Amino acid sequence: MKILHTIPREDGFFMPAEFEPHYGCLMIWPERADSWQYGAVAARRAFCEVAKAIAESEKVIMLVSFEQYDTAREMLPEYIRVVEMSTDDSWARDCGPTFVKNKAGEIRGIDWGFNAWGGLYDGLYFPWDKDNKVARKVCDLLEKDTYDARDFILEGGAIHSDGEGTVMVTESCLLSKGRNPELTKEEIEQKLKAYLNVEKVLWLPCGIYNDETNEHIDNICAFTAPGEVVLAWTDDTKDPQYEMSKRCFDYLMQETDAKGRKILVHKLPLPSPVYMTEEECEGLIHWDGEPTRTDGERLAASYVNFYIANKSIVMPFFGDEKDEEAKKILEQLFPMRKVVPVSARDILIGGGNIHCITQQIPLWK
Ligand code: KQY
Repeated sequence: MKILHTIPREDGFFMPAEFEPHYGCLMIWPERADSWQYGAVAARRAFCEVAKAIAESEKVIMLVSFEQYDTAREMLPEYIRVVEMSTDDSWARDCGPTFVKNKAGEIRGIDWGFNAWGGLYDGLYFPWDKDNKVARKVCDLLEKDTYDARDFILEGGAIHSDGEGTVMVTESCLLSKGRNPELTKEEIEQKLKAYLNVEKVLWLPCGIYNDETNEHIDNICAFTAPGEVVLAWTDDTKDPQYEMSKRCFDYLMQETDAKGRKILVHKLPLPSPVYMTEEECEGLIHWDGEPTRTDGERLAASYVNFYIANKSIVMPFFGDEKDEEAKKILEQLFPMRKVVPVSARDILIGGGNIHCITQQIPLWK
């Protein structure tokens, strides 16, 4: 594997959309006792369900610590590859490589800087040095060259690409003080354009209420096709999420993408607000003397945090009355894929959902 100091745009590499063909998917086994309640037992079951659903149509590689290797190997079917790697937590979307592709079908990784969603400013754990090496190690494992972009802090959950020259991000995340405070919005946009090789960056103002990632795009809005998105939506005007979703909707309605298309926005309902229970809080160990969650805390539950596999959409269910309605909408938007729900409360407690724990690896020639 070569470490590249050039820029994808100069080399003819660009970020494909998630709905384009995959070789497979990267995941990381849950273990941290301040992220995953009661020794991560229930979280592991949920991760297994996600991995098995994805593995029906693409390869799944599960990274796991030395200590958890035997458990993971026993709980996962043999067709899922289990590979030992040191990590700090389980967010493959955010610490894994972002893959770019060229016209010949070759792929390369981008190794962004990772600082646990905000470093010493408002990061979610310390240290994060093991996670910061995951992207590079994965590229080594897959024998793919990797761009050194470690001077720029970015997580995979903070970007969505349509594969046709447009990416979406949120201002709340990309402009947060814990990411790249020395860069202006214009400089950040130039960086995204150069590394993802796109012509247009859509800056949604915000994401999901109380999303501790500074409101990643992948919880509020996702491309379902070029020129088409799903946006997390509530009609409850008393919910603080209403104003947030409305601002995003209004922004998208007056924007066009890189190809000059108006953006077709499909509203995807949100579940009723989901809150941490006292029992769940008691199952988490404290980090640095502080609880990571508090009783009654609202979690950033959203159906938009789904993963697009080759032949399926793996989506979170919350045991909510909106589960089936959201599933039907995704079935209509992805008629060639089977929509597979996974009960995701135990993933949500960790601070993200199915999209956050997965990272697609595009198919290469
Ligand atoms: O991408 C994500 N949603 C990850 C959140 C990390 C939370 C750490 N507890």
